[in-house]
Amino acid sequence: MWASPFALRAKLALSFKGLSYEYVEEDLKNKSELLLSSNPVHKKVPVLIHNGKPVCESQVIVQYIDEAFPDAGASAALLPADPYERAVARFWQLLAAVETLEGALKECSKGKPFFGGDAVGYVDVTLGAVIGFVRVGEALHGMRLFDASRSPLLDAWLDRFAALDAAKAVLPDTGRLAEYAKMKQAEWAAAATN
Ligand SMILES: N[C@@H](CCC(=O)N[C@@H](CS)C(=O)NCC(=O)O)C(=O)O
Repeated sequence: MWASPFALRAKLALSFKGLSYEYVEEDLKNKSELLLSSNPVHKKVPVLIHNGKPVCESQVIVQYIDEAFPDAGASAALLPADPYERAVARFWQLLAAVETLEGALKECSKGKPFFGGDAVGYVDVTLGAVIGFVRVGEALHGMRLFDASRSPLLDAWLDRFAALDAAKAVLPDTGRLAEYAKMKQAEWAAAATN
């Protein structure tokens, strides 16, 4: 679908990698058997078919291309080699997921406080793990990933989750994490000028 920003992600990744590919356009009002059988869960574009096997979800596709073709293209890898830097890059992808997560919270919680309903569940735990960095982003850059206007449910969820004893017991101290992030940034800056 030429106008799809999601499809564009896949095309951009292929393009930056200098890879040739067959581009098959979909009529989303009349989806092809190929699309339905390749992405039976979401029935959405883009789908990358490589060696006869489908890869779905634009961000998954971009990462797949990066990993499957590590040496392709003039530009460097899309994700950095260093695990910490990779984690940071993936963290920023979260921004794009906020809207989806807001919808998921509405759907999963059915009006209850957590993704898991009355109690914390799998998604709460998975997402709860990024709260530290969300707070660091706010402390250092004044950037609140979940804000009241863009994602009011998530915004309230974050404070609710972080206030739980079991969360408080293990969530890192924001000040300490912020110091760590600043130190890492300084290290990268120094490495870049060497
Ligand atoms: N989360 C998906 C979103 C893809 C998506 O929403 N694709 C739209 C086109 S922009 C689509 O295929 N819609 C068809 C439908 O919803 O039936 C991704 O990142 O790949």
